[in-house]
Amino acid sequence: KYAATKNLSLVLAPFSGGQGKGGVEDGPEYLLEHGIEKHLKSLGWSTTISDPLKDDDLAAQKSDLSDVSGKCKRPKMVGQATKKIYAAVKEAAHKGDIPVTLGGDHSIAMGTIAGTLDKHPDACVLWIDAHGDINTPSTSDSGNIHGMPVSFLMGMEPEACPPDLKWVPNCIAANKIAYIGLRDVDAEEKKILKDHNISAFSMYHVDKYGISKVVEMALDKINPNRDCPIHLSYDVDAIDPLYVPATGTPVRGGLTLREGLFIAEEVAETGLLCALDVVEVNPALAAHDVHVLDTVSAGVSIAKCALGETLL
Ligand code: NNH
Ligand code: MN
Ligand code: MN
Ligand code: MN
Repeated sequence: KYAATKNLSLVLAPFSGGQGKGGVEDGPEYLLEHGIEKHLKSLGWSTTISDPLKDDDLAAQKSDLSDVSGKCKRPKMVGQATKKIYAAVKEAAHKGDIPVTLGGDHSIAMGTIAGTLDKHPDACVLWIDAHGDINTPSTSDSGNIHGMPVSFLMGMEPEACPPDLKWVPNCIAANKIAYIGLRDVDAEEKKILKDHNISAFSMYHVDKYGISKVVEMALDKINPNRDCPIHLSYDVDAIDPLYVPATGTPVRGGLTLREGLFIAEEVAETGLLCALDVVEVNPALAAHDVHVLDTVSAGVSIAKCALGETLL
């Protein structure tokens, strides 16, 4: 499906400013230590690593309590980091690479998706998550920006946009994004999804139709002719905490590990993957080492499946 010579740009995004918990900034390191690069190389890809946040003192920025705008927590920190991630993903995409961004919390998707859309204006987004991540600054209860990236990428509430996030382009149209895995969507988010007629498949739909049909229905909505590039933004909390316990906001009743990997396999099968995010791996939130290993290896497996690994 993919040209054998194609390069993956592994973009490291050790970022936790989009939410309050510590540890998610260690996600990239753990994924690398678990051999993600070697595994992807063994599928025939060449790889380069880009580390756009390497010069930033993220710990100092996170402790700056004055970084608040309305309800949004750490908008300056998030705005600056996501802008650097944007530049790295954009550069990789324009070189013809497939950017694979390792998070970090899901706020980084403002950078990755904006970078993808700069190169591929016709791309669609498949957002795999237990959560909607489409709160606006006014609907958010938590003030955590990792619960808002989609609303910024859709240009909702421009008047409430913190100055440091003004760079985020209004680049996702409502008919170009679909969700799978939802089961913890805030009341105001449900209204936003309805009002904008956004394709959203919850765990109810997965149970009712089966994961295969759900992936097909999601792609039929956002990519009916299967001719647009696909940006897969994968929050590991979509998968049930039985399999992926080490994440910031676990919600029971999620995808089985196989259902979660099947989504990635089906995207690979289209040959249309243009970018991948693997986010919200938080090794610090594991009760013991087995939880770390389960979670990190699920993250690695998502990447392998999305990039062409098959069982036979
Ligand atoms: N909806 C909640 C919020 O806006 C939770 C978001 N948490 C996530 N999203 N992990 O994927 O804060
Ligand atoms: Mn998310
Ligand atoms: Mn989530
Ligand atoms: Mn609310």
